[in-house]
Amino acid sequence: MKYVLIILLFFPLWLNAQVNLDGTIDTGDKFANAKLESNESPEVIAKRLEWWSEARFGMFIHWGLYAQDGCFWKGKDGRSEHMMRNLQIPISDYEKIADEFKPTCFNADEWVKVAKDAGMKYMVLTSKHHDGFAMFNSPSNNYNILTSTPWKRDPVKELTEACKKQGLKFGVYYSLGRDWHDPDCNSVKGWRSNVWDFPEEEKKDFSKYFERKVKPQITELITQYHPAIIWFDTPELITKEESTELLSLIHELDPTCIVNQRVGNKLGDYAVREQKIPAGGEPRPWETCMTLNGAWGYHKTDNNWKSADSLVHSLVDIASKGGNFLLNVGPTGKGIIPQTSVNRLKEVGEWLNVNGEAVYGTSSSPFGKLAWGRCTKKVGEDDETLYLSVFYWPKNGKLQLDFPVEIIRACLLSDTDKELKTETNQSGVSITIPIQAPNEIATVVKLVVKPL
Ligand code: FHN
Repeated sequence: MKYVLIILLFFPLWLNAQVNLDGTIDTGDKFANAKLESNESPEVIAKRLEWWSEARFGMFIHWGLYAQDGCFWKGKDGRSEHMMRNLQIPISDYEKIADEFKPTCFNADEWVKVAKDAGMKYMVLTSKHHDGFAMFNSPSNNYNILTSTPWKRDPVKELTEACKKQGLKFGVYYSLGRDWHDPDCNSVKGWRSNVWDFPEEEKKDFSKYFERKVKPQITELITQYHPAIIWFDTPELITKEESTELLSLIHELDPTCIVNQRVGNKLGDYAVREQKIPAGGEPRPWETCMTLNGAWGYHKTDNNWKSADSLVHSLVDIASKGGNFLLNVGPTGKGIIPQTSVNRLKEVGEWLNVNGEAVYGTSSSPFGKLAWGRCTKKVGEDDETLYLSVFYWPKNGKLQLDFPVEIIRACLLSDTDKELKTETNQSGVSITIPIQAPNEIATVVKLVVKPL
């Protein structure tokens, strides 16, 4: 066991990576996708991810038929966007939800403004979740919002246009290996399949579903909307050949389209972490996706909302490890983003209005674990800038940095005209700061320093 631990500890060094004290691994371009295998060069992937790496913060939207009654069906609690599976609702019954789906309050410009006011730079909408219902105009499959609802509008089209107007990038989520409307979409041990309408799991042929539904719909999504990201989910039983074929199809149609790791089989441009933040970041581009309460889709009884403090701390923690934060909202069946979601996002946006420079376009911390908060970094021509996001404000008016750094200038990001006094001591540097924290959630101290 001891030898295994030693190997694990030194494994990144074997990768010629720099392991920092806080566990972040500076792998540089060469190992950006250490665990992802791609037939494209790291430079091509880095170029495709350029705007995405600057953006750092996006809005995830889980919206579909399950939202009609807040993930309830005939008075029964379906608990989440998995309602159809949780309640084993037959397709013939579930389809009836579409007959009444008419989100009269939906306003794409308003949704995009909520994201923009939150400081989010991109948006990813569920174009087809596990229930198999397409939230876009899908000529290849009538089970879609334009053909099968009385609403007869296309939210993917409207959000694409609204994002373009307001300067956000727009992407689509697509459930790849789970589709409870298709008789051939099987899953690992059948545990996430529709075995109530299609009980003979062993007779299902994923490749038929792949040819019949996945490839035509991915082609429609790209040629009709030109999304900046295709965010695949749950690849389940897709083969390496199919994942590779899908990536080729996408990049033949649009070489700039970013594809996440859940295209399957270790392919994709970046890694996904769900509901958690890796302790030491990831040795490649990565993104944490997270709910604001307990469910991805609108669950009308779930009021377990995260605080604005925790959301800002998560955003900064993720940025300090070189990752992106994709934070989810679940709009109602009428097309309304729940007010508590809007309120929380507004508070995050207010913090970013003042301190966004410490997040957007930054790279991971060069230091070990910091008891008082997190650090993000930008590299300049002749100097570097460190953004110290202080979550726990020292009571003695001194911020002690226990690492060697040559400070050229120190200030609060919220008051850059006023220089802060610094003095070198035995264990590093002490910065004289106000007794009261200027921002209760997190105050950013900006340090311009000699190259580290
Ligand atoms: O089962 C889905 C779930 O509903 C949700 O879409 C999340 C978002 O990343 N993905 C799957 C669970 O891993």
